[in-house]
Amino acid sequence: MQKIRTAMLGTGFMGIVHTDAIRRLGNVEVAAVAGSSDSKAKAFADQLYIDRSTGDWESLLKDPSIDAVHICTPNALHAPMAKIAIANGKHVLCEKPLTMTSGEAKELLDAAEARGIVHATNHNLRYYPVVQHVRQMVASGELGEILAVQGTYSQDWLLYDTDYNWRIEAEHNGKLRAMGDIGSHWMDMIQHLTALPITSVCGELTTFHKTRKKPKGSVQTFSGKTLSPDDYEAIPIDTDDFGAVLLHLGDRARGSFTVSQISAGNKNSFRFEIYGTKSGISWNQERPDELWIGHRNSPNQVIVKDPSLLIGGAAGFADLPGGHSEGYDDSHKQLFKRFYGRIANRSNPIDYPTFADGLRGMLLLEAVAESSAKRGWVDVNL
Ligand code: SOE
Repeated sequence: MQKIRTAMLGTGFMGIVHTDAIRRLGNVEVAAVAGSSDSKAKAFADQLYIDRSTGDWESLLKDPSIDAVHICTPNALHAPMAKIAIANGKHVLCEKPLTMTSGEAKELLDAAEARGIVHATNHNLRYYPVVQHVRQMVASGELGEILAVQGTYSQDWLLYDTDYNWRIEAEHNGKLRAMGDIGSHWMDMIQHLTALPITSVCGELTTFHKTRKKPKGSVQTFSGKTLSPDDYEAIPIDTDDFGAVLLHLGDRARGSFTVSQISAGNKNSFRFEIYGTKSGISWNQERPDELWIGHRNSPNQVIVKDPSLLIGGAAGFADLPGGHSEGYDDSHKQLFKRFYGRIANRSNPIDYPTFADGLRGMLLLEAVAESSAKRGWVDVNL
């Protein structure tokens, strides 16, 4: 069987995660990598045993031997790269947030649809098996009517003013940093699970470190924690370290969540709670195989992932038996499996987040930014 040939764009933390997950699929080859320079691309290719590397992503996107691309670069490059990839008929899987503006996201969605290519936005966190179990519980009415949702996505890797990464700079990241980087996951998740659209937001974004000390070399996501702070330059910062949002969902559900990259001790703590008229659930990404189920009139439960006990289609997202953990890397594999399944066979369902979800995410991020600037509620028509 001929393998699908894919190109990796970006040589950072996500480039490594994507490359590993793609290789576990079996039917896809990471044929080339493009980086911001020949030397960075070569170092990545050497580390991950990729045959071809280049600093010239544009030429790679025009290469007829490449079928698909993964865009894992700083956010400002997503739209220009995706545009050229689509124009050259490549299938595109892009990191979130999809673009810098909703206008760009709409343009990409329209172009991808017109060209008939397969497109995805990497909201991988949907695909923990237990999370899919929650989706099935909601769909089958086990929770009753959804009344309230709450939670957080909290990290600590940008706590100190010496912590640095491209995401800090609006020019590369966009104006919304914690909200764009991890709030985008939270809002995508809650809508995916409840099937309720977010209709109004009231948010506040805060930058605690108005100046950060930028190391004079480049810093990989999460790795700044181990740098020694001897060679920095001070630069002004206007992207958010923290954000809080009140939400309306659907006709009458209500909710709230926070995002933070300065919460000591929270490494990658994505938590959500969903409460319905019958029961509630609570999940934390740092303990991904466990699900708390709350009852009013009987003892609460904690269930542990076991494909034989997951309901509906949720078992299809677990590749290992009960007691064998499935985590962050696996969530990517599950999404990529479906993306490439669709490329291989267009009669497969679109059961992964597309550019339409990426566009919805951008509209929500813009609404949160507007709300924070005007200190009031903003309606969203998704
Ligand atoms: C950094 O905050 C980051 O890598 C995000 O960009 C990812 O989307 C999240 O899954 C983990 O944290």
